Amino acid sequence: MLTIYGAYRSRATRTYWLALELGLEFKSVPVLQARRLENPLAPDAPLNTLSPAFLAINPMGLIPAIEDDGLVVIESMAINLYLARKHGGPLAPATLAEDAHATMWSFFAATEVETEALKISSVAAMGKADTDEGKTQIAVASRLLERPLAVLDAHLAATGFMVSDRFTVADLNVAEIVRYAQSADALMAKFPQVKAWLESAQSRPAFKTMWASRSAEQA
Ligand SMILES: N[C@@H](CCC(=O)N[C@@H](CS)C(=O)NCC(=O)O)C(=O)O
Repeated sequence: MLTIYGAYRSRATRTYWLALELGLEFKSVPVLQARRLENPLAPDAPLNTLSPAFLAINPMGLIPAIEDDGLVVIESMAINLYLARKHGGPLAPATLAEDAHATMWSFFAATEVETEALKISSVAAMGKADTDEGKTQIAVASRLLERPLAVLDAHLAATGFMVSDRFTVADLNVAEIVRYAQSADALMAKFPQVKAWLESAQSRPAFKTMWASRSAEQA
């Protein structure tokens, strides 16, 4: 049995979305980010990233984490690649070359895109996108994202997907990271392949189911 530790308003969306794509039966254990709580260590605090019970699962105190028939895996990209490989089907890499590229693009997104993309989403989440300070932060992050997004755009122009010619775990992993920059309209407009590919990924029923759960979760 698969247990996903996470919150929908977190990087755990990646794993919830994938579990839905794969049609997996899973148990979701809500773990809130400690920063969302006034006193995360209070005896009556809900399970959170600083709770000793969760630190026993992930000593880094970060979500998502999974336990799959006794196997604990942390790090969202590793979790998703593991689940896809385990369950196979069209979302999984079918060859060693596809596996290399699924891993490569997942690392690419996590290391070359995520930090700056998160800056854009947090400016938007704080309602500062229209302030001078927010606009400057978005402009700086957008400039730093231009090269990796140009690389993705050129890559997507060939087949419309990250690996081979079908939607795989690599598309899901990369899409969930690029989503953090999606509100930067001027940036996205420069990369039409990325924009269209992201919107297409987000039109998938499993994404919509995940997104409905995310929207229902308290901000
Ligand atoms: N590299 C990790 C990062 C995980 C991470 O930073 N998760 C955030 C939520 S999106 C977290 O748990 N933060 C803990 C906190 O804010 O207390 C991964 O991809 O799984």
